[in-house]
Amino acid sequence: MVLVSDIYQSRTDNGAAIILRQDPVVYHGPYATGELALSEHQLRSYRRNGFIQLRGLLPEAEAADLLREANRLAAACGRGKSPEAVFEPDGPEVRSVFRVHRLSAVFDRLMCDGRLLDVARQILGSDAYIHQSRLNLKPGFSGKEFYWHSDFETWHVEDGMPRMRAVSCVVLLTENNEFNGPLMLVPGSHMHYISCVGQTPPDHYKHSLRKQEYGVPDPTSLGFLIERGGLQSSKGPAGSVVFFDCNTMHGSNSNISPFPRANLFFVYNSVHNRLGTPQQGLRPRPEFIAARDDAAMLERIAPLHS
Ligand code: 6CS
Ligand code: FE
Repeated sequence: MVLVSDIYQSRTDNGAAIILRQDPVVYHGPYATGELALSEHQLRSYRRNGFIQLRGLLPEAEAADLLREANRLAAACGRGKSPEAVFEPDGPEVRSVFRVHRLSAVFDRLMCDGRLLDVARQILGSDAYIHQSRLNLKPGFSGKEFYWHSDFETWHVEDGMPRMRAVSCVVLLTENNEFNGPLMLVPGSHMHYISCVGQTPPDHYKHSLRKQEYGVPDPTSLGFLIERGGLQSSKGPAGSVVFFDCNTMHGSNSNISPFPRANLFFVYNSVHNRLGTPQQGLRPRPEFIAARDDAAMLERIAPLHS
């Protein structure tokens, strides 16, 4: 009998494996009927696919204000080479800015907005805190791809996130269309955990946030997921919002169009799923990538626009 200490083992020397999800997708709890929570129909769709897109949830004028704030922040962090700024792998452009909820009062407020938090707490079945926030700028002509991956695989191995009880909320700050590298998701992939091959290098984040090479699924496992669920891209106008499960397989292509594809991510983690010790003796990643100290539960703010 093999005693498996970690049900979501990955990057061990056991090679690739496909493991059935051992966690609920939508958790029961006190926020099932939040004022701006998902309808029963929408919740069923989220449970089945592992994501849901709410087209035009925020007015385009509000999205334009958020985009201006995003560009201001990216320029300031890029100029100052602040630790939260991650640059493209082969150019000077800013690829991502992390921990934006602590760098901008605008984003600090938005993460508590009922339009986002009601859905996150409904799905998590509990109070929530921000595990990670980031801007992915994907500038025109130069924004490189994000290869296929499950966020939970990284957060479990490198951040010690115990279970699949976190949800990513993506606010489209620009239109996402077929030309500018929209977020692509694999419907139903959240139900299978792909155990990846390879040994995590020390300080892996210094490379993985620019171009991820460890913790990426093998082609056979990816083929299995895509054959079962197909592919869907989150195309839509600025102001649309996508919620996706921490284990939903996703990625996005390089942007060779002239149009930027800027998306804002808030990762809501359940207060019952706080980070523990990383796997394989890895050193905890910095606070700006994975919140440990700054992880107080969020208080809801009335929606800015109804
Ligand atoms: O390592 C992480 O936490 C980041 N990596 C990717 C590719 N997506 C999630 C997150 O931003
Ligand atoms: Fe990701």
